[in-house]
Amino acid sequence: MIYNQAMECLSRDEARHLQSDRLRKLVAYLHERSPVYRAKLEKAGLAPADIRGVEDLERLPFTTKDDLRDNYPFGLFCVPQSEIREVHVSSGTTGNPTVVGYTQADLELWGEVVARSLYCAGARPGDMVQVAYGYGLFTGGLGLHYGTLKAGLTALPTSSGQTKRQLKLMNDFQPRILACTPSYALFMLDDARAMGLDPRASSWEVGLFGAEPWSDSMRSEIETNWNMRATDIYGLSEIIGPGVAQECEHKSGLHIFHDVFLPEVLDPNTGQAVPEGQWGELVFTTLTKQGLPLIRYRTRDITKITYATCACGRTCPRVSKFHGRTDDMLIIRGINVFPSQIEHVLLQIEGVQPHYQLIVDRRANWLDDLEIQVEVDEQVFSDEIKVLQALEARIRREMEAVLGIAAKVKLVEPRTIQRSEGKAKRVIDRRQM
Ligand code: DLL
Repeated sequence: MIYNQAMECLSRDEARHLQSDRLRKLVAYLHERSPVYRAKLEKAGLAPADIRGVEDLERLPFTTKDDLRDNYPFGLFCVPQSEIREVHVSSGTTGNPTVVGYTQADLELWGEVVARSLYCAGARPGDMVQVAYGYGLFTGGLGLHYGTLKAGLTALPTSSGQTKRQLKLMNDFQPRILACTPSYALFMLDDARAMGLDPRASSWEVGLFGAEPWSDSMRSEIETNWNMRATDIYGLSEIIGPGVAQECEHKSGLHIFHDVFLPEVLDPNTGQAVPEGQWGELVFTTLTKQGLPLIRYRTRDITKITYATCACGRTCPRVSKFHGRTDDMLIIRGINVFPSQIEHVLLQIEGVQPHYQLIVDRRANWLDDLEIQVEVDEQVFSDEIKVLQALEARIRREMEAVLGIAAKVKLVEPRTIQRSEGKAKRVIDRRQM
């Protein structure tokens, strides 16, 4: 079922016409309301009238995560704070976190695109949706929640965690839809079996899994073990949260809701468009947002795009499952981790050297492990084992407090971590994506 037939099935010409109209209005709106964008446009030598439509998109300047951080917390908002109804914050580096704000109309738009995503994944009127993404500053829980309400479905807002209760409610209430990170879907299997439940007999028939990269082999694990259809949902807080793109039952790419999010796929080094079907960085312009509209936002996510109509009838452009990011952000068990955060913690601790390596691995195809190997001082290294153990425990505690996930810490001898004259290779990611 298609939630918004008119918008999801626009012809290419109709879409282009609508996008052009909205883009012109967006540029005028930003020029009038945002000192940051006014300065950016002036620097690019552009007046609003220069932008006639999507054909002029590439003349517009980019926006990056740094623009958001530099204008922390509300410097990029285009309405007074009193008109902002909700604020979300995404985890980030040790610097300022990324803050996003929604007006009432933005919240309605968010509900709309997540409602489209739910139906695109295979929801039907009357369904109950178990929302097992975290509720709070993260956009996953509330985003899925608003979409469920907008779609006229029933929300079961279990949030993430408390797995046994989660599973008991699933068993008692029989929701047809599950929304959570793909790793959590797999994590829940063991608890289900320990509780004597047969996962293959669960009520979940359709899942909306996202917020982190996941492979097709992980998809088949979920589908086989839970006996359900696993679809991919994509989004990022800066653009709106979940609901930017979604797979349908054909699982042949994620449909981007093109009437409101205008995509480009660019060579991350040159900033030039890559031909359709080639890998590049996904960039978005939000066409109708009010609180925090963004022009040509560099997502750093790597994908490829096709404009061909899908077998489901939707004309929305589709992007392939995501393969990674251009920057160094790691997503471990759904949490964003930057190597720079780890470095920052290590540098505060006496007895360790600023030489470290991160090893990320995926156990049994689904559980991400982070190991931090750190070099210690000569002095500490020749100390008693008790001293080393205490140091290890301290690093582990501080890492967990800053990163929000547990990491294994391994202290290694001085000068054992490979040095580099160019960029240090801090991260060894052994996960097969
Ligand atoms: O993760 C929003 C979201 C919530 C999406 C629930 C889907 C479901 P952020 O915390 O701002 O927002 O993180 C955004 O997560 O730039 C991608 O790198 C990654 N990401 C999100 N969805 C997917 C996906 C939410 N389906 C960042 N596949 C993005 C791969 C994803 N990576």
